[in-house]
Amino acid sequence: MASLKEVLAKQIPDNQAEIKSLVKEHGDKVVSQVTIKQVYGGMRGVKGLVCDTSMVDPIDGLIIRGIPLADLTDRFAEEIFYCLCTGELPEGDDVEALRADFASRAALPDFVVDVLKAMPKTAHPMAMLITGIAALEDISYFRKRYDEGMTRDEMWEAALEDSLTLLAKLPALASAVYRIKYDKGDLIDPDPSLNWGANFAHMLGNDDPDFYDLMRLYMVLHCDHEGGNVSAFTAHVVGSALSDPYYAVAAGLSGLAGPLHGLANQECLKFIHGIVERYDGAPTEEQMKDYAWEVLNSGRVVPGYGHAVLRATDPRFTAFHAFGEAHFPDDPVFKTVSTAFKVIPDVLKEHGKAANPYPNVDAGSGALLYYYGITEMEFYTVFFSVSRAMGLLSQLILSRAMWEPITRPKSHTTDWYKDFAANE
Ligand code: HAX
Repeated sequence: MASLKEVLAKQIPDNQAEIKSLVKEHGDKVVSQVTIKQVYGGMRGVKGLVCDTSMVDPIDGLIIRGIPLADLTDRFAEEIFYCLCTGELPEGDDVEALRADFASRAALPDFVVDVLKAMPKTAHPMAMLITGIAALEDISYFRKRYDEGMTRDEMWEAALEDSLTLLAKLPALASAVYRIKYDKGDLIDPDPSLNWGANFAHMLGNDDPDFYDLMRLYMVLHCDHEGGNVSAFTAHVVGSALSDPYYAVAAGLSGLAGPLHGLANQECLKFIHGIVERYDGAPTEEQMKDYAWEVLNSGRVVPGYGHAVLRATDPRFTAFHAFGEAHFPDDPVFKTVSTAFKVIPDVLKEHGKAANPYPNVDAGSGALLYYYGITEMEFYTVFFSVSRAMGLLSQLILSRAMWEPITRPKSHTTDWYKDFAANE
């Protein structure tokens, strides 16, 4: 049996040597040219980042360490985190060891609960989650070790230590946000016998075995999405200043709280509910088409459809859809998601703007949560956050291991670009 730390300690020196020699031998090779359109267009397509945990293929979607996500949907989140960090799926007792480690760190300090309780009733659950993470920064091992003078070589270990603690506590923190914000009664203690996803379900207050399984799947599907998306990029930049993982994750998740990124799942279920309300149940395909056009003609986007990188149906949507089909195909909300899937790609193609007319992960996840009684849509991005923290943190551990320097691209004024364009 090898712990995550032992496996990383074995791999890191070789990886460092590999990068050193790549940069030494090929450091001056050009990987990307940048156009003015890209400068003003969110840097789309500019190659300028490293992410070894996962990559997103425009057609196949998320690939974790060489394994397509579709081949990982039966796994536990603990296995995925191990794989994101090391490139290997855990074997034998490894996953039990990681689960036990999470269980030993899972409890939430009282001061964090006090902070959450002090927030106004109107606070958004994402603001509460991020505030809770910032409050937890008080226990950062990375910051303590930095203050003690840790060397560059020791930083990944401190980042790993904080990552394990933060990941272990996130289900308890997120559940506390849920139970406090929505007056669900006393907080529920973690159950060390449960896997990380099921424990989250348990602390939320729902012990239905199917909901446990949905949480397992949900935590797996949202874990990572390479390095250039808003939350990963933000966490990367903040971490590059050697801000500790609590700061970096709080910053990254602030980006996830945006409606064009993680908040889309909240928007998406609102969209689906709007349709169910309008037609008093699941719509016909024709009604769905009319509704989608109404949204587009009013200048809004259809939430849950389109993607900056993907150009096919998101395999995460496919996995969620299969879960709904298996458990409650006739539920009107789920049926509406299915009808949207049949109709909206053609509507978006006809509309002619979206580069990708197919559903992304957010198109279906909310309907499944709703079915199991999580009707508070504002809370949905918190689920996404707990899972995505695995990606942000595994990327941070590797960034510190690879001695990545502070991120600092160059900006220019619009006048500079105008002069540049005129003189080219
Ligand atoms: N409905 C209507 N129009 C859309 C659209 C949609 N679902 N998706 C893209 N478009 C439009 C864009 O608004 C853009 O219009 P303008 O030229 O008028 O600005 C045009 O199509 C080209 O955009 P694009 O190149 O296809 O898409 P981007 O890379 O710029 O943006 C987005 C990708 C995901 C932000 C976009 O598709 C969108 O807004 N989708 C709806 C919101 C959503 O589902 N977000 C979640 C994405 C997944 C995620 O990150 N989850 O966390």
